[in-house]
Amino acid sequence: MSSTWHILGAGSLGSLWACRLAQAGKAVRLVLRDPQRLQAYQRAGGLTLVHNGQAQRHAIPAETADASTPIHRLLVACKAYDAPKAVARLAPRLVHNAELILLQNGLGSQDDVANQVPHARCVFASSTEGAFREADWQVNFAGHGFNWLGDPANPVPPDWLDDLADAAIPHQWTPDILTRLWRKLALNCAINPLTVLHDCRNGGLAEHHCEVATLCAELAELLHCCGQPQAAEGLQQEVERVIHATAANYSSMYQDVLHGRRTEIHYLLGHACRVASRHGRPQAHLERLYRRLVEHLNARGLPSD
Ligand code: NAD
Ligand code: KPL
Repeated sequence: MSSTWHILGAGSLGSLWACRLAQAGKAVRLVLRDPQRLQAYQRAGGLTLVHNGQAQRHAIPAETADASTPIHRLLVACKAYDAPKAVARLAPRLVHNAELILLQNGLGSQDDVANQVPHARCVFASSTEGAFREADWQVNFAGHGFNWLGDPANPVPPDWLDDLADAAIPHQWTPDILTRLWRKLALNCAINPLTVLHDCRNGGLAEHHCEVATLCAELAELLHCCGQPQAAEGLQQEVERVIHATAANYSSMYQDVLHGRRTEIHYLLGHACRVASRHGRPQAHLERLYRRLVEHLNARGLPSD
């Protein structure tokens, strides 16, 4: 019998996964932050998924972390800076060998989460799906993107991948999930901070070709240093391709700063700089970019951790 999908964090990506799994007839329960959020959710009567202009409401059951039922499978869909604490609160409810799926972008939070739950299996995900919230309990989905899943400690695929297939969640199991996560981190480090500092769309970076190229060279060196040479292959070409292909878009970090939301900088550029220093190879331009971004965020009253 398939276990219930407990979903921690009913934000954009958590709601998207919850609605698709529920639509496919899977057992899903949302774990909400506190009784006030639970009441607000119950008043709304469920989560609404908007896709291709069609809105569909799903009355998915919800609870707070204080509920007592055991958890076998947990999709962690909080931001990277919230995930370890949120999981720690649920740790007493996780059965031995529970499985966690970690949807966080960047790197660093996955290990922090795994340290909270040493008896659970942590599957890492790297998602290129795009979802955003227009209102509370309502998520809009563009309908494209992909999810790579893998467990750096155990290459055996879990049996719940069938649930994802049934729910039409595009995915593939990979033994190289860390390579995928590092590659995305490098792309995000080369593009997102510069869009914030130059106050431009992704396409605006075409005018900062040399700066982008210098960062890509340092990121490639870092990837080689930390045993991820594959993630370094053709990095600059891909960064330029993404800049061109998403020229009209504002990066996710740009949008976070614009709306006064905390960014995940600590798990992106911050992680890259920490790992480079740990290897005794600090990268001057990445360090400088990090300092400029931290100053920029602090000047706007936004945290940089
Ligand atoms: P989000 O801010 O929309 O959702 C996070 C949710 O977690 C919020 O509803 C928040 O209230 C909830 N939360 C935080 N702490 C909690 C707690 N203790 N208990 C219960 N709920 C708690 O974030 P998102 O955009 O869905 O992103 C989640 C992760 O997925 C991020 O790391 C992000 O980078 C990554 N990601 C997002 C997208 C996307 O399109 N949104 C795409 C790829 C990757
Ligand atoms: O993932 C992105 C983001 O905005 O976070 C892209 C489009 C690749 C830019 O880094």
